[in-house]
Amino acid sequence: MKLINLSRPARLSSALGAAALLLLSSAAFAHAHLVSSEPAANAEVAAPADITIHFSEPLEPAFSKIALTDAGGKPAAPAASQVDKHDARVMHLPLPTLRAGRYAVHWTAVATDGHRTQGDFAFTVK
Ligand SMILES: [Cu+2]
Repeated sequence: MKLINLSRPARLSSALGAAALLLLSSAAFAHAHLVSSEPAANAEVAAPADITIHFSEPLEPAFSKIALTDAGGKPAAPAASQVDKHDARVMHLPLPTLRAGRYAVHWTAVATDGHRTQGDFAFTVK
């Protein structure tokens, strides 16, 4: 009878072990995903001084970038984006004074494992 009682914790711990393995392997192959941004996607804001994007993993500065285009698809920020010196999971794009309108943010993030992710989101300047 005690053997039967023992089988449940054993099964539970092997399930936990499998979950831990999954966590480990996903960390080993972690891609940098967007966690949050300022301005946030689809936000309507006063002209921001810069765009800041927080990622789930540290970025390779040489290959990661943010670009901004206006409603006509033209580049709207001449400065280069930069990975934050104090937190490699954060990237900034300094902005000129933006006129009212809708803008599209295009980001490319290369994680330290070399994997590349990219995405777009829009925001509106009031
Ligand atoms: Cu990866």
